Amino acid sequence: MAGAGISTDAGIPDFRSPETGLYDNLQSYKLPYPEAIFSIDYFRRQPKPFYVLAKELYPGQFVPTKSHFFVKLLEKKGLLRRHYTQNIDCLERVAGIDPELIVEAHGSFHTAHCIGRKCLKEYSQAWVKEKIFQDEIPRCNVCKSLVKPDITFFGEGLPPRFFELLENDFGSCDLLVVMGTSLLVQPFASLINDVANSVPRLLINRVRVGEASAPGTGFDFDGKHVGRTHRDALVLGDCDAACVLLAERLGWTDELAELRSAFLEETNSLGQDQ
Ligand code: CNA
Ligand code: ZN
Repeated sequence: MAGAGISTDAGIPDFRSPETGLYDNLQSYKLPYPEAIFSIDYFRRQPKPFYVLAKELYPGQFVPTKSHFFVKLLEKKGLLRRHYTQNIDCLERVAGIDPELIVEAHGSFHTAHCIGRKCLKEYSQAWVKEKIFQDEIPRCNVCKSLVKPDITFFGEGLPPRFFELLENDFGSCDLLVVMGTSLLVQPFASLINDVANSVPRLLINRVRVGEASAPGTGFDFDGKHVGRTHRDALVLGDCDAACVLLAERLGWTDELAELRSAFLEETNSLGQDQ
Protein backbone atom coordinates (compact mmCIF):
# COMPACT_ATOMS: atom_id res chain seq x y z
CA MET A 1 0.00 0.00 0.00
CA ALA A 2 1.45 3.35 -0.97
CA GLY A 3 0.83 7.06 -0.77
CA ALA A 4 2.30 10.36 -1.85
CA GLY A 5 5.50 9.71 0.17
CA ILE A 6 6.83 7.26 -2.45
CA SER A 7 6.75 10.06 -5.01
CA THR A 8 8.16 13.02 -3.08
CA ASP A 9 11.72 12.05 -4.09
CA ALA A 10 10.57 12.38 -7.71
CA GLY A 11 9.79 16.03 -6.94
CA ILE A 12 6.02 15.70 -6.48
CA PRO A 13 4.90 17.29 -3.21
CA ASP A 14 2.67 15.25 -0.89
CA PHE A 15 -0.42 16.74 0.79
CA ARG A 16 0.32 16.87 4.45
CA SER A 17 4.07 17.27 5.08
CA PRO A 18 4.55 20.57 6.95
CA GLU A 19 6.00 23.34 4.71
CA THR A 20 6.70 21.18 1.62
CA GLY A 21 3.22 19.60 1.31
CA LEU A 22 0.62 20.91 -1.13
CA TYR A 23 -1.79 21.92 1.62
CA ASP A 24 0.76 24.40 2.96
CA ASN A 25 1.40 25.84 -0.52
CA LEU A 26 -1.97 26.58 -2.04
CA GLN A 27 -2.23 30.26 -1.02
CA SER A 28 -2.15 31.51 -4.61
CA TYR A 29 -5.26 29.48 -5.46
CA LYS A 30 -7.37 31.41 -2.94
CA LEU A 31 -9.25 28.33 -1.79
CA PRO A 32 -11.78 28.43 1.05
CA TYR A 33 -9.94 25.45 2.60
CA PRO A 34 -7.03 23.37 1.15
CA GLU A 35 -9.01 20.18 0.46
CA ALA A 36 -11.38 22.22 -1.76
CA ILE A 37 -8.98 21.74 -4.65
CA PHE A 38 -9.93 18.05 -4.69
CA SER A 39 -13.56 18.45 -3.66
CA ILE A 40 -16.15 17.59 -6.31
CA ASP A 41 -18.67 20.21 -5.18
CA TYR A 42 -16.10 23.00 -5.24
CA PHE A 43 -14.75 21.77 -8.59
CA ARG A 44 -18.19 21.99 -10.22
CA ARG A 45 -18.34 25.67 -9.24
CA GLN A 46 -14.64 26.61 -9.52
CA PRO A 47 -12.69 24.20 -11.73
CA LYS A 48 -9.76 26.51 -12.49
CA PRO A 49 -7.61 25.86 -9.38
CA PHE A 50 -7.65 22.11 -10.00
CA TYR A 51 -6.60 22.46 -13.64
CA VAL A 52 -3.78 24.86 -12.75
CA LEU A 53 -2.47 22.37 -10.18
CA ALA A 54 -3.01 19.47 -12.60
CA LYS A 55 -0.76 21.19 -15.15
CA GLU A 56 1.99 21.44 -12.55
CA LEU A 57 1.67 17.82 -11.46
CA TYR A 58 0.88 16.33 -14.85
CA PRO A 59 2.20 12.80 -15.42
CA GLY A 60 5.02 12.60 -17.92
CA GLN A 61 7.25 15.17 -16.24
CA PHE A 62 8.59 12.95 -13.45
CA VAL A 63 10.90 9.95 -13.11
CA PRO A 64 9.78 7.09 -10.81
CA THR A 65 11.67 6.75 -7.54
CA LYS A 66 13.69 3.84 -6.18
CA SER A 67 10.58 2.89 -4.21
CA HIS A 68 8.63 2.45 -7.46
CA PHE A 69 11.43 0.33 -8.89
CA PHE A 70 11.52 -1.72 -5.70
CA VAL A 71 7.85 -2.59 -6.25
CA LYS A 72 8.67 -3.41 -9.88
CA LEU A 73 11.40 -5.71 -8.58
CA LEU A 74 8.90 -7.47 -6.30
CA GLU A 75 6.81 -8.05 -9.41
CA LYS A 76 9.82 -9.43 -11.30
CA LYS A 77 10.50 -11.83 -8.44
CA GLY A 78 6.90 -13.05 -8.56
CA LEU A 79 6.28 -11.70 -5.05
CA LEU A 80 3.81 -8.93 -5.77
CA ARG A 81 0.20 -9.86 -5.16
CA ARG A 82 -0.96 -6.31 -5.87
CA HIS A 83 0.19 -2.73 -5.40
CA TYR A 84 -2.54 -0.52 -3.94
CA THR A 85 -1.71 3.12 -4.44
CA GLN A 86 -3.45 6.34 -3.50
CA ASN A 87 -1.26 8.21 -5.94
CA ILE A 88 -2.59 9.76 -9.09
CA ASP A 89 0.78 10.45 -10.69
CA CYS A 90 0.86 7.22 -12.75
CA LEU A 91 4.48 6.62 -11.70
CA GLU A 92 3.77 2.94 -11.07
CA ARG A 93 2.76 2.55 -14.72
CA VAL A 94 5.74 4.64 -15.82
CA ALA A 95 8.05 2.33 -13.83
CA GLY A 96 6.67 -0.54 -15.93
CA ILE A 97 4.63 -2.34 -13.27
CA ASP A 98 1.98 -4.47 -15.00
CA PRO A 99 -1.28 -2.44 -14.78
CA GLU A 100 -3.03 -5.69 -13.79
CA LEU A 101 -0.97 -5.66 -10.58
CA ILE A 102 -1.82 -2.06 -9.73
CA VAL A 103 -4.93 -0.77 -8.02
CA GLU A 104 -5.14 2.99 -8.39
CA ALA A 105 -7.46 3.40 -5.45
CA HIS A 106 -8.00 7.11 -6.05
CA GLY A 107 -7.99 6.80 -9.82
CA SER A 108 -5.43 8.39 -12.13
CA PHE A 109 -4.93 10.79 -15.03
CA HIS A 110 -4.92 7.83 -17.39
CA THR A 111 -8.51 8.40 -18.54
CA ALA A 112 -11.05 11.21 -18.14
CA HIS A 113 -14.82 11.67 -18.28
CA CYS A 114 -17.35 14.40 -18.80
CA ILE A 115 -19.00 15.04 -15.43
CA GLY A 116 -22.40 15.89 -16.99
CA ARG A 117 -24.66 13.42 -15.15
CA LYS A 118 -26.51 12.32 -18.27
CA CYS A 119 -23.46 12.28 -20.54
CA LEU A 120 -20.29 10.91 -18.90
CA LYS A 121 -18.49 10.72 -22.25
CA GLU A 122 -14.96 9.32 -22.00
CA TYR A 123 -11.97 11.37 -23.13
CA SER A 124 -8.36 10.33 -23.60
CA GLN A 125 -5.47 11.49 -21.48
CA ALA A 126 -3.92 13.12 -24.54
CA TRP A 127 -7.04 15.21 -25.26
CA VAL A 128 -7.29 16.47 -21.69
CA LYS A 129 -3.57 17.12 -21.49
CA GLU A 130 -3.64 19.32 -24.57
CA LYS A 131 -6.39 21.48 -23.10
CA ILE A 132 -4.74 21.73 -19.71
CA PHE A 133 -1.40 22.71 -21.22
CA GLN A 134 -3.10 25.37 -23.34
CA ASP A 135 -4.56 26.72 -20.07
CA GLU A 136 -8.04 25.92 -21.32
CA ILE A 137 -10.76 24.38 -19.16
CA PRO A 138 -11.58 21.03 -20.83
CA ARG A 139 -15.27 20.95 -21.71
CA CYS A 140 -17.27 18.13 -23.23
CA ASN A 141 -17.93 18.65 -26.94
CA VAL A 142 -21.36 17.03 -26.56
CA CYS A 143 -22.87 18.67 -23.46
CA LYS A 144 -20.33 21.38 -22.52
CA SER A 145 -19.91 20.04 -18.96
CA LEU A 146 -16.45 19.87 -17.44
CA VAL A 147 -14.16 17.00 -18.39
CA LYS A 148 -12.29 15.72 -15.36
CA PRO A 149 -9.43 13.22 -15.21
CA ASP A 150 -10.65 10.06 -13.47
CA ILE A 151 -9.05 10.84 -10.16
CA THR A 152 -11.25 10.39 -7.12
CA PHE A 153 -12.20 13.65 -5.48
CA PHE A 154 -13.49 14.06 -1.94
CA GLY A 155 -17.21 13.37 -2.26
CA GLU A 156 -16.81 10.71 -4.97
CA GLY A 157 -16.78 6.92 -4.77
CA LEU A 158 -13.61 4.88 -5.32
CA PRO A 159 -13.19 2.98 -8.59
CA PRO A 160 -15.09 -0.37 -8.74
CA ARG A 161 -11.78 -2.21 -9.27
CA PHE A 162 -10.73 -1.30 -5.73
CA PHE A 163 -13.79 -3.02 -4.22
CA GLU A 164 -13.66 -5.95 -6.66
CA LEU A 165 -10.13 -6.97 -5.74
CA LEU A 166 -9.59 -6.08 -2.12
CA GLU A 167 -11.23 -9.02 -0.41
CA ASN A 168 -9.24 -11.67 -2.25
CA ASP A 169 -6.00 -9.70 -2.23
CA PHE A 170 -6.00 -8.82 1.46
CA GLY A 171 -7.40 -12.22 2.38
CA SER A 172 -4.47 -13.98 0.71
CA CYS A 173 -1.75 -11.46 1.60
CA ASP A 174 1.15 -12.90 3.62
CA LEU A 175 3.21 -9.72 4.07
CA LEU A 176 1.84 -6.20 3.96
CA VAL A 177 4.21 -3.34 3.15
CA VAL A 178 2.87 0.19 3.63
CA MET A 179 4.94 3.11 2.33
CA GLY A 180 4.73 6.89 2.38
CA THR A 181 1.19 7.58 3.50
CA SER A 182 -0.39 9.43 6.41
CA LEU A 183 -3.16 6.78 6.44
CA LEU A 184 -5.73 9.50 6.96
CA VAL A 185 -7.94 8.93 3.94
CA GLN A 186 -10.70 6.30 4.20
CA PRO A 187 -11.52 3.66 3.13
CA PHE A 188 -7.91 3.15 1.97
CA ALA A 189 -6.43 3.62 5.44
CA SER A 190 -8.48 0.79 6.94
CA LEU A 191 -7.10 -1.78 4.50
CA ILE A 192 -4.22 -2.37 6.91
CA ASN A 193 -6.71 -4.19 9.14
CA ASP A 194 -7.95 -6.46 6.34
CA VAL A 195 -5.03 -8.90 6.42
CA ALA A 196 -5.15 -11.92 8.74
CA ASN A 197 -4.04 -11.40 12.36
CA SER A 198 -0.88 -13.41 11.81
CA VAL A 199 0.32 -11.42 8.78
CA PRO A 200 3.39 -9.27 9.38
CA ARG A 201 2.97 -5.61 8.47
CA LEU A 202 5.83 -3.25 7.69
CA LEU A 203 5.38 0.51 7.69
CA ILE A 204 8.00 2.71 6.01
CA ASN A 205 7.26 6.38 6.64
CA ARG A 206 8.89 9.58 7.90
CA VAL A 207 6.49 9.74 10.81
CA ARG A 208 4.50 7.17 12.77
CA VAL A 209 0.99 6.73 11.38
CA GLY A 210 -1.93 4.33 11.52
CA GLU A 211 -1.43 3.30 15.15
CA ALA A 212 -4.21 1.42 16.91
CA SER A 213 -6.36 3.14 19.51
CA ALA A 214 -7.88 -0.24 20.42
CA PRO A 215 -7.02 -3.84 19.50
CA GLY A 216 -7.43 -4.54 15.79
CA THR A 217 -7.75 -0.90 14.74
CA GLY A 218 -4.26 -0.29 13.37
CA PHE A 219 -0.55 -0.89 13.80
CA ASP A 220 0.71 -1.97 17.19
CA PHE A 221 4.46 -1.41 16.93
CA ASP A 222 5.04 -1.41 20.66
CA GLY A 223 2.78 -4.34 21.48
CA LYS A 224 0.48 -2.10 23.54
CA HIS A 225 -2.62 -4.01 22.60
CA VAL A 226 -1.46 -7.54 21.91
CA GLY A 227 1.30 -8.05 24.43
CA ARG A 228 4.40 -9.84 23.21
CA THR A 229 3.27 -11.13 19.83
CA HIS A 230 4.64 -8.30 17.69
CA ARG A 231 3.85 -8.57 14.01
CA ASP A 232 4.14 -4.90 13.13
CA ALA A 233 7.48 -3.40 12.11
CA LEU A 234 8.39 0.22 11.56
CA VAL A 235 11.13 1.88 9.54
CA LEU A 236 11.05 5.58 10.36
CA GLY A 237 12.64 7.39 7.44
CA ASP A 238 12.61 7.85 3.70
CA CYS A 239 10.94 5.27 1.47
CA ASP A 240 13.78 5.26 -1.04
CA ALA A 241 16.45 4.73 1.62
CA ALA A 242 14.43 1.92 3.20
CA CYS A 243 13.85 0.23 -0.17
CA VAL A 244 17.57 0.41 -0.92
CA LEU A 245 18.29 -1.15 2.48
CA LEU A 246 15.70 -3.88 1.96
CA ALA A 247 17.15 -4.66 -1.47
CA GLU A 248 20.62 -4.86 0.08
CA ARG A 249 19.44 -7.31 2.78
CA LEU A 250 17.76 -9.40 0.08
CA GLY A 251 20.85 -9.43 -2.13
CA TRP A 252 19.03 -7.45 -4.83
CA THR A 253 21.12 -4.26 -4.86
CA ASP A 254 22.38 -4.67 -8.42
CA GLU A 255 19.00 -5.66 -9.81
CA LEU A 256 17.35 -2.61 -8.25
CA ALA A 257 20.02 -0.31 -9.66
CA GLU A 258 19.76 -1.98 -13.08
CA LEU A 259 16.00 -1.47 -13.29
CA ARG A 260 16.45 2.23 -12.68
CA SER A 261 19.39 2.71 -15.01
CA ALA A 262 17.70 0.75 -17.82
CA PHE A 263 14.68 3.03 -17.43
CA LEU A 264 16.83 6.17 -17.54
CA GLU A 265 18.77 4.92 -20.58
CA GLU A 266 15.56 4.16 -22.41
CA THR A 267 13.99 7.55 -21.68
CA ASN A 268 17.22 9.31 -22.69
CA SER A 269 17.38 7.48 -26.00
CA LEU A 270 13.69 8.23 -26.63
CA GLY A 271 14.48 11.91 -25.96
CA GLN A 272 17.32 11.81 -28.48
CA ASP A 273 15.10 10.19 -31.12
CA GLN A 274 12.63 13.03 -31.00
P1 CNA B 1 -0.17 12.60 2.70
O1 CNA B 1 -1.35 12.71 3.58
O2 CNA B 1 0.42 13.85 2.19
O3 CNA B 1 0.93 11.78 3.53
C1 CNA B 1 2.21 11.52 3.04
C2 CNA B 1 2.99 10.79 4.13
O4 CNA B 1 4.21 10.38 3.58
C3 CNA B 1 3.30 11.65 5.35
O5 CNA B 1 3.10 10.89 6.52
C4 CNA B 1 4.79 12.00 5.18
O6 CNA B 1 5.46 12.11 6.40
C5 CNA B 1 5.29 10.79 4.43
N1 CNA B 1 6.41 11.05 3.51
C6 CNA B 1 6.56 12.07 2.64
N2 CNA B 1 7.68 11.90 1.89
C7 CNA B 1 8.24 10.74 2.34
C8 CNA B 1 9.40 10.02 1.96
N3 CNA B 1 10.22 10.42 0.99
N4 CNA B 1 9.68 8.86 2.64
C9 CNA B 1 8.86 8.42 3.64
N5 CNA B 1 7.75 9.07 4.02
C10 CNA B 1 7.44 10.22 3.37
O7 CNA B 1 -0.47 11.66 1.44
P2 CNA B 1 -1.33 10.33 1.37
O8 CNA B 1 -0.93 9.65 0.13
O9 CNA B 1 -1.32 9.58 2.64
O10 CNA B 1 -2.80 10.95 1.21
C11 CNA B 1 -3.67 10.46 0.34
C12 CNA B 1 -3.97 11.43 -0.80
C13 CNA B 1 -2.79 12.22 -1.26
C14 CNA B 1 -4.35 10.65 -2.00
O11 CNA B 1 -5.68 10.85 -2.30
C15 CNA B 1 -3.47 11.10 -3.16
O12 CNA B 1 -4.17 11.20 -4.35
C16 CNA B 1 -2.95 12.41 -2.75
N6 CNA B 1 -1.68 12.86 -3.37
C17 CNA B 1 -1.08 12.15 -4.33
C18 CNA B 1 0.11 12.59 -4.88
C19 CNA B 1 0.75 11.79 -5.98
O13 CNA B 1 0.06 11.18 -6.77
N7 CNA B 1 2.09 11.73 -6.00
C20 CNA B 1 0.71 13.76 -4.42
C21 CNA B 1 0.03 14.50 -3.42
C22 CNA B 1 -1.14 14.02 -2.89
ZN1 ZN C 1 -20.73 15.59 -21.78
